[in-house]
Amino acid sequence: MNLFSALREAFPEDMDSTAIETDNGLNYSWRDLDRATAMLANLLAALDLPHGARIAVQVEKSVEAVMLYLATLRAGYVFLPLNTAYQSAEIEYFIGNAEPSVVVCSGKNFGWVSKLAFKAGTQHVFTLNEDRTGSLLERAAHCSDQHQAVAKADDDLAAILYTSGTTGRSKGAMLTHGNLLSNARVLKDYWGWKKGDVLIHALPIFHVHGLFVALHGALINGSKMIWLSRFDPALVLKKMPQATVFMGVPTLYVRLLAEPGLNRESTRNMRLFVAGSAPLLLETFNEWKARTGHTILERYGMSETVMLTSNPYDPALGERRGGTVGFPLPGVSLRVQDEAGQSLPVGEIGAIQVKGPNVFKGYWRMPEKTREEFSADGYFKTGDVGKIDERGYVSIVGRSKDLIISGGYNVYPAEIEGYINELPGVAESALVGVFHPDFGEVGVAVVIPKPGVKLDGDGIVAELKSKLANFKIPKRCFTVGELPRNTMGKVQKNLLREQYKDLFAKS
Ligand code: MCA
Ligand code: AMP
Repeated sequence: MNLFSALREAFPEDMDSTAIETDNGLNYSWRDLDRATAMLANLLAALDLPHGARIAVQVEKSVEAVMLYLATLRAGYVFLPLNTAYQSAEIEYFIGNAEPSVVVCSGKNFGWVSKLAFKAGTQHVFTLNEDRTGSLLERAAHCSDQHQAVAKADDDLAAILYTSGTTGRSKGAMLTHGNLLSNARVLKDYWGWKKGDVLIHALPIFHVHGLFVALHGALINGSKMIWLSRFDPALVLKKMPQATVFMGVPTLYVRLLAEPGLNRESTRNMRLFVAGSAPLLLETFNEWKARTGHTILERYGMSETVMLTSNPYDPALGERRGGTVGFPLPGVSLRVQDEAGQSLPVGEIGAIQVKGPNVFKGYWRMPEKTREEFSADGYFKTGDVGKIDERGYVSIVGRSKDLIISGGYNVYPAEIEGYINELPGVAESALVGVFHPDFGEVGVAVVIPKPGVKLDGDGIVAELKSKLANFKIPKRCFTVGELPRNTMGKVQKNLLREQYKDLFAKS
């Protein structure tokens, strides 16, 4: 079934009631969503795009951007969201790799984005700004507001989400209508979504958490959203009395805890707080409970799999245990294996592998890579390391993939080291993740200059800022004479992490 059709079926009877209320005082009804997505879908249909065409979108968060996503599903094309922080080298790679037929960007970026897009063979480049201006809406305004959703099978592609690779370039995870819809339905049930729920949507909409978990969650329950264009802790607190559900990465909870107004009274109307995308510190989990009386529900997922595990909402299934990511969701099989490929007994630490209707179809145009990441019996290798306790709760204790998760965004050291190594005077570099009280983890770069060259760490950081998305920039950069190595000559990143572990520690 087309995911859009399933979401559309869940729209409430009263189509004139509010579907989305924005932080700049606009109200969108369910009828507005239906009509605008029809107009945009008709615009896409009129472009006569090839079957399976990709629609790549790098725009600021807005309700119209959501409409474009829904319209892409409705018209049967494939949505490709791109983080607004990505710079030209990053965008050039994504566009070159995905070969989208349509690119939609902010008006301010039209010059450089359209140049890259046309070079890669894209036929149409539109603009969409956060204030509802741009060529996309101008063109759609002439289209009919009636549109019959294109029929889709469960296995048909709905979206491609790029996730950085541990080695080499980013991989496009191909998610199907069936992946996304099955996960949305499971979560609706598992998290007890009910009539009258209102979601505060404060996350970006170019990754799984904000685009799928939060957005689908509200839509498939016909629930209203309070739409914040960016996360602002004071505004979230102000809106809580009118809401029931909030979702965030751990950094959002840390920042909310810094608000003196966060207490039992301000959260009294809330039903559910969901956290994920990065490890939630037990300290944050406990402090939240003490301040608000609410127990955060932590869950675990990936771009390749959408949601995999969740702490229970229903107390009959068990309590929400801090430091764990809960149980495999209904329909998900999860196992922990040793290096020899044997499943491990309860409590033992190993590689987490998963299978289920939510697991993606493979990496875009990377059949080899796809094969490597699946076991012979069809389990996807997550690259996360964890264990399952005697009651079935899963805990993630580390990662076998060299990945830093900073404020909920992924940073792959190999990519950043590649950029640093290309800078003049650099012989070698290593990027490690260290504790940070706000972002959870941040990257610290350690660089060896070429013989006779004097390099300045701040200068290297400044150079990187002009090339890479801001969240990938190392928070500090040190120059050293040598890096610690093992007998094989491999850099011992664990020793670097140990050396810099207190760099940002709370005083
Ligand atoms: C901003 N900065 C960051 C980050 N964000 N540095 C490290 N990590 C970050 N995440 C830096 C900027 O470079 C800038 O540095 C300074 O912080 C202020 O930037 P600004 O844009 O004003 O920051 P902000 O608006 O305060 O953003 C912080 C944020 C944002 C709200 C925590 O990062 C965010 O929305 N994170 C959520 C990401 C998310 O949705 N992840 C879900 C992925 P300077 O001043 O030096 O220039 S989905 C997923 O992971 C899976 C599948 C799952 O399970 O959900
Ligand atoms: P992404 O590549 O953005 O899809 O990030 C997926 C990764 O985020 C997973 O493989 C985990 O390493 C991490 N992740 C997501 N949720 C959690 C969580 N609740 N606790 C720890 N790590 C998490």
